[in-house]
Amino acid sequence: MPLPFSRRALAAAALSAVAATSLAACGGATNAATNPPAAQAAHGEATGAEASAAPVATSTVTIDNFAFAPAAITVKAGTTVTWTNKDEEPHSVVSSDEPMRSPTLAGQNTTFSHTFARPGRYAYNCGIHPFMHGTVEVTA
Ligand SMILES: [Cu+2]
Repeated sequence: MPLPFSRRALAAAALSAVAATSLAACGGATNAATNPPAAQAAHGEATGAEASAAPVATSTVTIDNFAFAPAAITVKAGTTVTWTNKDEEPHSVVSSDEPMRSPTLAGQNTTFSHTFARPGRYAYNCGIHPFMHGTVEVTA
């Protein structure tokens, strides 16, 4: 007599050789173990200024797969930072901390450069995809 192939049916079948129906309730316990609560912690939204990784000392940022890489960089004052779009999608680089607004970087290998004259920490994002964040930390 064919039954639907549910997880409980499999567990019951495995146990049935030893003991019959009294152990079928064990199937519920194994399901709970496959759902770790840690998965929820990664869901929190980052708060712009609080970049998680240490900034990388570089003046070149790539835009790839809808993300700035590295997302956090550090440069000395007076450095020109260049962003290069590696996506086929258009992106841009805009900041309210620094008067910086790129044109739309449409097409692969389109670049945008900006010189950071003053020390500080500048958060920026993609004007088209506001979930794309980055920071430039400018040291004296
Ligand atoms: Cu974008």
